[in-house]
Order: sequence, then structure tokens, then C-alpha cells
Amino acid sequence: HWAQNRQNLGDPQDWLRAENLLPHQTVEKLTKWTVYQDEEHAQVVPIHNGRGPWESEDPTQHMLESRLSNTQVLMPGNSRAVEVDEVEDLSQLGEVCESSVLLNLKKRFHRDCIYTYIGNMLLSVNPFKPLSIYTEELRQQYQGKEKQQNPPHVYAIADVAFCQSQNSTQEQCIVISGQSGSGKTEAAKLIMHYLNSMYQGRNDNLRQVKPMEVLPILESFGNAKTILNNNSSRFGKYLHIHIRHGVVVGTSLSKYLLEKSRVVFQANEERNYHVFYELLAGMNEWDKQDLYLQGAETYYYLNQGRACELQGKHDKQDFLLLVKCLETIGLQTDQINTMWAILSSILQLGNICFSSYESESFEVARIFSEAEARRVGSLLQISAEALQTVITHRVTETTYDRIYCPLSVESAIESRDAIAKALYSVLFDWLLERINDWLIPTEMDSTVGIVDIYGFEDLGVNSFEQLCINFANEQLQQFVNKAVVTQEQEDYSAEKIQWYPIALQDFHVCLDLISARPHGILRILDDQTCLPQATDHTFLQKCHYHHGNSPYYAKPKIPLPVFTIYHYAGAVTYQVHNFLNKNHDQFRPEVLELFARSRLQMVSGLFRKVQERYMQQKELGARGRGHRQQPSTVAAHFQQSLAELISRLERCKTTFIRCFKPNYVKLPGIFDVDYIATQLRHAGILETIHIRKEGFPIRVPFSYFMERYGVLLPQRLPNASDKEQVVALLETVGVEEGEYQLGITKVFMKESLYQRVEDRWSSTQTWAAVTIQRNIRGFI
Ligand code: AOV
Ligand code: MG
Repeated sequence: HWAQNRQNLGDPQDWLRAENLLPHQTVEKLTKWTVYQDEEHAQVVPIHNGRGPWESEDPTQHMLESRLSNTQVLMPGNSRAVEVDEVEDLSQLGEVCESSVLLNLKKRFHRDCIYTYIGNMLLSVNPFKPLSIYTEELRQQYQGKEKQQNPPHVYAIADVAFCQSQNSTQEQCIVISGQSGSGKTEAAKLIMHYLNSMYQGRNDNLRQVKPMEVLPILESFGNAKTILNNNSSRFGKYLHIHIRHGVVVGTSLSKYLLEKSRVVFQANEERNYHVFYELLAGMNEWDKQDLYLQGAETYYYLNQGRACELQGKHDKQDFLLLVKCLETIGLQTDQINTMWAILSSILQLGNICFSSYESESFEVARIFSEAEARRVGSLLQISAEALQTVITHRVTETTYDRIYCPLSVESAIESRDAIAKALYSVLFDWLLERINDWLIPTEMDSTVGIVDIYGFEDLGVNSFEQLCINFANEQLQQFVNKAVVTQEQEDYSAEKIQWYPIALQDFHVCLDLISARPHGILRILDDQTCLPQATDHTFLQKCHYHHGNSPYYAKPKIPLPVFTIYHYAGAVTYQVHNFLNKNHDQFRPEVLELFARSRLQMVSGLFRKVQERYMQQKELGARGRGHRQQPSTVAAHFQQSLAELISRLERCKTTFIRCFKPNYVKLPGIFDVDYIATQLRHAGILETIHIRKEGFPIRVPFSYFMERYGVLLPQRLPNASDKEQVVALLETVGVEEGEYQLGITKVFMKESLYQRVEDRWSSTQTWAAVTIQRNIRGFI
């Protein structure tokens, strides 16, 4: 009310006092105000002790909140509400230091402005609450606009990538990084949603493929609760949005290393993949009986973390959605039923227990109760006896015969778990193939890629998978650091402007520690995996031997089977138990054979395919004998796929989104300064700002510059180019030496000059976000 009628109502404080809206003391404390205003709405927001009005411990603030709740709440897009000491692009900060960056991010976070730029990079702070900044209206506001025209948003990044894909032959890619739970997957979904809704084809003859419909499938099968994130991605993905003639025509996706061990083991307070709990919560009792299914707590593979229930997640509804999405991608009822049968079989396998008996002076395993194996036999239409034999025996093939060697209880448990993991991973790969079949269009002329891998993590128990995940993050961060410098260089070179780069942190020593030939940790692991007599212990000893003196490596102080690596984002201690086993992870031929003989067509088909691949690998191995070639282990495969990812990214035009997690407790409204400061350091954010700032951080195309600021030029110069007009305009505003340079298509400015231009422009506007202070009332 005051803002709309401010000329008549005088000082906002006087007005509040007169209206008796707030207690007297509160009014006294409120000395600084921000007025948000656009053509239709106005809102006065007091800034109280540097906080927004919504998250103060001061109870009077809540009264204020309820008083203000009837007014228009400001969203990015309603107007440009930037406070005097707050910037939308960190390279515009007057003084760049950790505190100024933190303060800026914090102020914005408390105003629900979670996005901030550093040049072309977007920083995003996870709000841990739904925000209304993802509306259709807002999407339209970003479509086809210059980045500077709107407040920072993930939509702007998506739109720029899309537009560039139309104007350049180079593949575009948005790389999202940040630690576990920082919001990468949510950002990827928002980008997908934006591109699909804003650039959807309207051709009724074409099958309308809605890529968003595959996301619930991917999340059910590929995400799980960890201690760091209730919906943590347990596989890396590279999404490709396919575009033809300027409209999105499909999507495809590549995956990186699924965390298989979660199928059989979960640490405390963690869960298995969502799909298991969804199935048990959502399926009707009748069907569950047919699948021999009971409550989640009864299954060893689901109850180890003691967290079967996940607060805030509606497993039952999610199951119904999952089924709908599976039908949408064209799966037949019998295929879906077979999927449930496979999942139930995995749960049955987990409940198989063993007792031991003595055979030829060895303690060997015997299956305690046959019920579970019989259920798997009936569910997957395989021989229950043969299943029991492969679980409790190792089979060796000779030219004439097969020798069955009984296993110890420990080995039988491993054998049982390996079968469960194989079933899950084969099913997961098959689903991805089906999804890709459904999504991939026949023709396209350009793509926008989105890279969303698992974030850096330090869990309660860190194992082989965490080492791979953290290694991937380290490598990706190395790529980001290099690319930030290169992109700046390119920008200056393209516009023929002289620039001397600053180097960003180089992680190659730590990367070498993990993966260099011949003694990187993963290389030692590969060598050991191929040696029959090697164990997790011999692997650890070799690591200690080769890296004991490295500053990035630490042996345990007491003799525990662990080692520590000082990653770019912190020290992580890895338990070596099962490293060799997890790295080997080959399907045993007798297991493949058993399932390939299933009378269920889908199961036999799945395993026959794996069998063929296995035979091909074996042949290749036999032919390559004598040559030193890459061992076929999980680590080797993972390193190779990462190297391919990085070299693909090197060919792309990349844009970066860096996500931050504001607190450990995953709650809204808490900005843990120390926690974010650590993440800023790890991501090299200060250096990135410096790189941008030391040069000319503001780069505006001549035409857009004139379009926006043209009003500042008293008279347009006749027959002058945009470039000449820009020079004339800048002279009018007043420039100091070295404050700007002219490129071929853009003007490059220092922040100080840009501020002067922007201030001049703002004062000419009748409606703009105007920030006022009590003592400068005369200004408005
Ligand atoms: P991640 O992908 O970075 O972690 P997510 O994208 O799964 O993290 O985000 C974690 C949770 O934070 C989500 O489930 C949401 O509850 C919340 N969240 C994230 N971004 C937003 C947003 N923009 N608005 C509202 N809530 C959000 V991992 O997959 O663990 O590395 O492996
Ligand atoms: Mg994720």
C-alpha cells in the first residue's frame, strides 16, 4: 500500500507506526527497505539485521510475515529486485573474497534467489523446499532471451544452450557438478522439462514422445536413499536431447557404473533401490501373494539399513506412477510381470541362509532352507536344484568334464549375492535399452547434452564404488577448471582482445595417484584382480608400498584394512573389504547358462545376450594373449568410459552448473556458512571469479547494448554502426582509461563502468526495482 502510494504516504516507518501494523520496537529496528515494484504490483520488504523477513528468530518477524502475506510475493521475473549490495553475477562484486561471496549467496538464498552467475557459469544453492519459480509463465519469460535480460535461472542456461545448438555445428553440453544432495538431478530435470515444453514439436502426425515420463522409471531403479541424499542417483547419466529443425524430437541416455553392491548391502540408515519398497507398498495383496512377497522388513536385502520407511516419500503412489510410465514406454503386461518376478527373486535370494558341514575335512556350505530357492525356481522358471548347486559350488570346465567344487559359507554368500546383483544389473540395462528405443528419434540435426553424475560422497562405509564415484568427480572438476580458463581465452580470442590467463588448481597429482600407469590405485587393483592368489590384503599392502609417502594418501595409524585419499573435496577413508571381488564382477558362465535356460522368454533372452557378449570377450582375450591389453575389470571399464566422456566433453561447447548444498541436515532456510565455504573452495569458485573479474567481466553484444541503453544517447549518430554508437554512448556516460575494450561483436567492460551505465539507465526508468534507504528518501 505504502509503495504504491508512496508520494502521499511519506516515510514507510511513519506509515507503519500510524497504521499500527507492528510493535513499536520492531518498527524502530527496521531502518533499511527494499521496494519491489513492477507495473502492477509493489511490495515493501524490510531488511532486518541483514536477514530477509521470513527466517528470523525474532518472533516479531513472524507478525510481519503474516502482515505481508497478502502482498504480492516477489519471484524472479516479476521485477529485478537486486539490493544495492547484492549482485546477480559474482564477477560484479566490488571486493572478491570468501566472505563477500558467501554474504552475497546467503542474502540471495534467504530471499529464495537460489541462482547466481559467474559469467557463463551458474551457481545454484539447494533450497530444500519447493519454490514457485518454475512456472509456465516464467519459462516463457526466458525463451529466446539474452541472459542479461532476466534474473539468473537454470532456464536461462537451458535456453542459451538450445539457441547455441541452433546456431553452431558444435554439440552443446551442460555439465552439472556438486556434492551429493546438492541438486544436480533436480537441475537436470528442470532443463529437460524446460526444453521439452518450450521447444516441443506440434506435428500431430509424429508420435508425441514425452521424455519426462521416463524419469520416474530411472529414479525408481537407479536412485536410493543414502545418508547424504534421500533420492541419491546411484548411476551417472549423460542425457542427450535431440533436436530437429528447431524442435525437440527425442532423447537418449548413456549410463555410467550403477552401484550394484547396494542391491545386497546397505549401510545404516540407507535403503536399497526405491523400486523394491515401491513394489511392496504399491502392489495389491493378490499379486503379491503370487510373487511370494511380504513386508519390506522381512527381507535381508531391504532391512539392513533399518530404514525401510522413508519420510516424505510415498512409495505406494510412486509404484502406481512407475507402472503407468512402464506402460507408456510400451512394455507389455507380461514383460512388466517378469520384471516384478525378477525383483521378487532377488529378495528371495537374499533370504537364503546357509549352514556348514564338514566334507573331506573342509567346512562347506549347505542351504539351510530350500523354500527360497524353490520360489526363485518357480518365479523365473528355472531349476531350483541347479540354482542351489551354482550357489554352493564353483564349477570348473575341463575338456571332458565339469568339476563341482563345494564352497565355504562365506564364498556361498558371495556367490548368492553375485547372482542377485547380476539379475538386477541385467534388468537395469534392459530397461535402459527399452527407454532408449522409445525415446530415440529417427532423425535429428543437433543435440543438447546434460551430464548428471553422482556427486562426491563420504558415506558411513566407503568402498570400491565410492572410490570410483569420487574419482569421477575429481576428473570432472579437473575438466571444469581447465575449461573455465579455456573458455575465457576463447571469448577474448574470438573478439581479438589481449588477455593473460590465471591458472586454476590442477588435480593431476591426486588423479595420478588413483589411475596412472603402472601404480595408480586402480591399476594395482586391476593387476591384483587378475592374480589368482591375490587378496584384498595384498592389494592394500601394495597401495601402502607405492603411495605411503604421497601427500594425497594416508595409511591407517593402527593396522586396519583401510586407506585414505585426500581428494579435492576432502579426505575419504576406504574399506578394502571386497575390493577385488567387486572389481572382478564377471558373470559366472554356469550362472548365465542357468538363467539362459529359463522357460520365461524374457529372462532367457536377457541372459543369452550376456552369454554372447561373454563369449566374444573370451575370444578377444584368447586372441590378444601375449599382448599387454586392458584387463576387463569394472575399474578398467569405468576409467575407459570416463575418458570417453571427458574427450566427448572436450569436443562440446560446455556450460557449467555448480550446485551447493546449504546444510548437512537437508532442511530449508539454513545456510551453513562453513559448509558452503568448504564447497566454494573445492570448486575453485573464488579463482573462477577472479579469472572473470581481472579481465572484462561484462560482455554485451553491441546490438543488445544499444537496444537496452540507447535511451542514454541524446541523439543517435546518423549512419553510424552499432559499435560506433556504443562508443559515443560510453563517452556520454564518462569512461576512465582501461575500463572497456571493443571486440568484433561485443563491448567488454569493467564492472565499474557497467554499474555507471546501468545506474544511469535505471534512473531513466519509471518502473524498476528501486532500493531506497530512509536517509535518501529524496531520491525517489
Ligand atoms: P544430487 O543429484 O546432487 O545428489 P538431487 O538433485 O537429488 O541431488 O537433490 C536432492 C534433493 O534436494 C531433492 O530430492 C530435492 O528434495 C531437493 N532439491 C534439489 N534441488 C531443488 C530445487 N531446485 N528446488 C527444490 N528442491 C530441490 V547425488 O544424486 O546424491 O550426487 O548421487
Ligand atoms: Mg543425483
